[in-house]
Amino acid sequence: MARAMSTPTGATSLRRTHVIWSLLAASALGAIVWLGWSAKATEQLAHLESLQCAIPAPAANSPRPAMVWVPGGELELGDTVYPEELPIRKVKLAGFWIDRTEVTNDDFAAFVAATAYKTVAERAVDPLLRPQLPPEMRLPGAVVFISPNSLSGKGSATQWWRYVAGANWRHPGGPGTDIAGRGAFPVVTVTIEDAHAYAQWKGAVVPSEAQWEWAARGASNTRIDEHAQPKAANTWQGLFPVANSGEDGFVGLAPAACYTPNALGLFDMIGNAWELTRDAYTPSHAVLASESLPTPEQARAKTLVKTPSQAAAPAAQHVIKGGSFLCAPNYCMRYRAGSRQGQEDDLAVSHVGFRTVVMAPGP
Ligand SMILES: [Ca+2]
Repeated sequence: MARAMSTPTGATSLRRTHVIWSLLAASALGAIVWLGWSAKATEQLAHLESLQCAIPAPAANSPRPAMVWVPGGELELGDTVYPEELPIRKVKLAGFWIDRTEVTNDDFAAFVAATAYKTVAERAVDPLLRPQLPPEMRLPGAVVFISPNSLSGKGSATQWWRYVAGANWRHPGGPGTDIAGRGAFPVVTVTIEDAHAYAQWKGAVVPSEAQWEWAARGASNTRIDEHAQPKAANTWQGLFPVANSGEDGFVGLAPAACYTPNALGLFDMIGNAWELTRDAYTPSHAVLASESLPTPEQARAKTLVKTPSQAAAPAAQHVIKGGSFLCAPNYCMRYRAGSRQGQEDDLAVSHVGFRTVVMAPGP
C-alpha cells in the first residue's frame, strides 16, 4: 500500500477490517460503556508497567552471548488462518544464529552514535519522488497508533493510525514523546532500509521470512492451536482498538524479554513488536521472495533504488512477522509464528522493529 494511504496493515487486512467492523457494530452500545472504563484503566496500567525486564545470563562459553543458535532443518512454512499464509510449504534451512531479543533502543542508539545514521522517518520525502503526497506527509515522520476515544464510519484504520510529523525511533509517539528510560525497549518506527543498515554495521543480516519462522517455531514443526491467543506474549486483551485491559502486563510496547522465551530461548518472537524480514512481500507463499534474492546485499540494493520512475510506483513491501502488542482476537490474529503481513518500505510505523541473524558455524 502506498505511503499516501498510511496504514501498516495492508489491503488484505483492511478488507478484513470491514467484515470485523460489522461484528463490532453489533456491540457498539457495550463498547461505549467500555470506552469510559478503558481510558481510565489504560492510564493507570501504563504507570505500573516495567521499564526493564531481567534477561537470563547466556551460557558462559557461548561464542555469541546475545544470540541463540538455531539448528538447520526442514520448515513447514506458513499457516491456515489468513489467505496470505498459504500454501504451507517445505523450506530447507541451514543452521544460523539469531538475536535473543528484538534490537533495543540502546542497541540502535549505539549504531547511530557510531555512524550518524539517519533513519527513513527522519528524512523528508522528495516531492519529485512522491508528487501525489500531501505536503504534510512529505515531512519527516511516521505512522503512530493512537487509540481512538470513539469510532465512526465503516471502521477505517485511519481512525487509529495517524501520520505524525516528527515521529521517529527517538520519538515513537511523535513530538513530546521520547525514549528516555526506555533503552531496553525494542527500537520501533524503523524500516527495512534502517534494519539493513543496522545489520550491516553489526556484521549480521536481517533474517529471511523462513529463518524467522523456523526460529519462532523453536526449530520444530510442532503446531499449536492456531486460533489461541498466546499467554506468554505481549498482545492485546479486549476490544481492539478501543479497550485494552492489559492483562498480560502491558497496554503498549514492553521492554525486551518480559515474557517466557520459546524452546530455543528466544524472547518476544510473538507479539510486542512486529519484526522485519528481508523477504519482499507477496500475497501468498507460492513464491518465497528470499529464494529469488540470492544475497541480503542485493535485497538491500533493491530497497535503496530511488529513481523517480521507480519511486513513484506503489511502495514496495517487505514481510513482517510475529504480530505486535496490537494483535487482538477481534482484529489481526497474527500472534503466531506462521502469520505474515506486508509493510511498506518507505513508511515507518510505531509497532515495527526487527532482530538480526548471522550465518556462522554453530557452537
Ligand atoms: Ca499487552
